[in-house]
Amino acid sequence: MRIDVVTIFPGYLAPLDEALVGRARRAGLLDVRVHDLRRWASGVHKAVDDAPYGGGPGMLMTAPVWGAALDEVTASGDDDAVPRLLVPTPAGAPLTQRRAAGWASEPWLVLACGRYEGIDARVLDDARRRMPVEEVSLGDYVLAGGEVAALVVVEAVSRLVPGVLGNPASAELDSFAEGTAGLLEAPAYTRPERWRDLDVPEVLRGGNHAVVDRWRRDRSLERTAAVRPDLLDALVARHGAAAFD
Ligand code: 6GU
Repeated sequence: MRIDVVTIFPGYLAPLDEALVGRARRAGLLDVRVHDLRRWASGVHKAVDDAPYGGGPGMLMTAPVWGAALDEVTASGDDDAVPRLLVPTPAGAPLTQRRAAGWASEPWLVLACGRYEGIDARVLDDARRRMPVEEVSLGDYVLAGGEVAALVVVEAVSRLVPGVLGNPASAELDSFAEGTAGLLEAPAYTRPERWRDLDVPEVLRGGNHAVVDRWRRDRSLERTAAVRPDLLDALVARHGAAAFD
């Protein structure tokens, strides 16, 4: 899978050399390319922003700069390959495991990171004439730019690309994946058995898998009810009381 990230802060994407994603890149499973948007800016100042029409605070990133960048990056694939363009913005649709899984089966993603108050709206209107475009948000709070969100998207997607995770079962058991049916994961323990007077729960040390499964399910329900009651509501809406069988 190929992923291009366009940003005015390429250094912000340095973590993509590390850990799971870094290893997947070196193994040839992911082709991640980070581009400095200023390459497509002109003039002595290489400006990428200007004041918004209609007034208001802050600056917007300009259409000519983003247009030139996206034209070149999206034309750099094989033959007539067309990428899916993802644009991190707090005005986007919420990132979900389902969306990440959908993107993980795409051959090519391009992430356009905005800064300041965002990107001239015509950039996406124009891009939509040639490729699928999605605006995506991490949640209901405001970051200073799209770079951290791009890191999140790349990591969430990459670990679902076949071969990237050593053990594919770890993805299936995650909270929000199909396996645990929309509940948060139970707490987990490893050796030592006793640490600072705290013991690993007895049931996990016995070998009874049915009892372990039941215990984990109860802890999942408890934790979900405490911190994400909305997930329990969604589960009941989908499956009714049978969700708790
Ligand atoms: Cl994707 N971008 C920015 N700038 N802020 C955010 C966000 C994205 N998601 C939540 N807040």
